[in-house]
Amino acid sequence: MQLYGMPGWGSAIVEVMLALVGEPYDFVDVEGFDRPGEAQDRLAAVNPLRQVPTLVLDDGEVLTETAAIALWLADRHAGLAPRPGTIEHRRFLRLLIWIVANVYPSFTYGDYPARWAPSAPDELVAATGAYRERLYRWLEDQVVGPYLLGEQPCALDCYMAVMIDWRPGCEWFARNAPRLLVAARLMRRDPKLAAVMARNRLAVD
Ligand SMILES: N[C@@H](CCC(=O)N[C@@H](CS)C(=O)NCC(=O)O)C(=O)O
Repeated sequence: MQLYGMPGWGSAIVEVMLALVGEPYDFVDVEGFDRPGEAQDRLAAVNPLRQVPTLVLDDGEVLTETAAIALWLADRHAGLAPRPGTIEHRRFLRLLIWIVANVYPSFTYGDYPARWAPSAPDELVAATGAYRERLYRWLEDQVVGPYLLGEQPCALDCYMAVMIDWRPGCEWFARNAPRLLVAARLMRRDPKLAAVMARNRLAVD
């Protein structure tokens, strides 16, 4: 399969998932896809929504949405989700959908404020930033430890392994959501992820 993405961006979340379960893939770097140009055209040719991650499967089908990709991979491999029927699996589903329905959109709007609020971009950045911090504070309370859902990592940890570098950033997590930071750093240290961490310039400490 081919993964269209950009180092350190949402495609890195899917790279972490793929590496964790050992699915081979080719990475198509579309750096600069969020402005008009060759990279954007290349991405739009397979995904008119022009977002990463975009996965083109071996049968030519296009799969987008990190949560859909996580669930699809979890159907094929152990290690990305708790066993169906368990309380942990229910919590997993809740938090997976919660992240993409709440945290991720705060970037969709906050990263491109002029697109959504051309007359008040700074206010939109401030509002989405404050909302995101509130969301992460809530998520911090859900962490079982050492990983998000307990002793085993799951796809939720793949998100946080990448997202701790996004706003509000590691220092904020250290002060306000330390258990999330610990879980994310633990995930980053998984030897199966070494190459993905390096290529996405995600520090392992
Ligand atoms: N709901 C999507 C969100 C993907 C997303 O927003 N990706 C960002 C990069 S991290 C993007 O492509 N932004 C460009 C844009 O929205 O125009 C998912 O979960 O995969």
